[in-house]
Amino acid sequence: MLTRIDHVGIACRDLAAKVEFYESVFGLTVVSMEVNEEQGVKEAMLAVAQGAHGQDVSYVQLLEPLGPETPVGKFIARRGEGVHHVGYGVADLAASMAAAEAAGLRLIDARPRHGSLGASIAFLHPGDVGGVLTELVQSARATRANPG
Ligand code: MC0
Repeated sequence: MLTRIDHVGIACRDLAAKVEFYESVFGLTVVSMEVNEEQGVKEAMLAVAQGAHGQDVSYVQLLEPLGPETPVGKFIARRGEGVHHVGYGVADLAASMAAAEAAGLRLIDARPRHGSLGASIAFLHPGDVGGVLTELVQSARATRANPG
């Protein structure tokens, strides 16, 4: 079901400062900055490596909460800054959601939502994935290859 690691989502208090850190220390490049009101975040995607064989790139996704009552705001209040979730590439989000549900995992999202860089996304509950908030990501490229 999972084809690749699309991104690692990292919760931070100050997006601009964290972007500067990842650029200057690790030499990463910001490819997009977005505000996602539905998810309650301001976020930056930084490309890590060019995927082999024309596959999608992998990203570090830096997430600053839009407020204390958002998922990332609550996460930082409880645990501090750090890894918030792992996003995995899938070829067919609807089929992957159905397979996850059939395996007994709770879907946080009953239907696909809008993610970074034009992706369609759905979250699986961390309580069913060993404490890891897990995101299924059908990238815009995957959607072009598999328009459904
Ligand atoms: C909360 N918990 C987590 C967690 N957030 N465990 C692992 N990783 C996380 N990120 C745990 C808490 O420690 C707690 O465990 C339990 O879940 C309930 O926590 P809560 O603070 O009361 O939070 P809830 O229940 O209101 O919500 C948790 C839940 C929520 C995961 C359902 O955060 C959610 O719906 N997340 C999905 C959406 C999201 O995270 N959006 C932001 C990224 P205990 O054991 O103490 O009960 S948006 C994004 O990333 C987009 C832009 C993209 O990728 O394109």
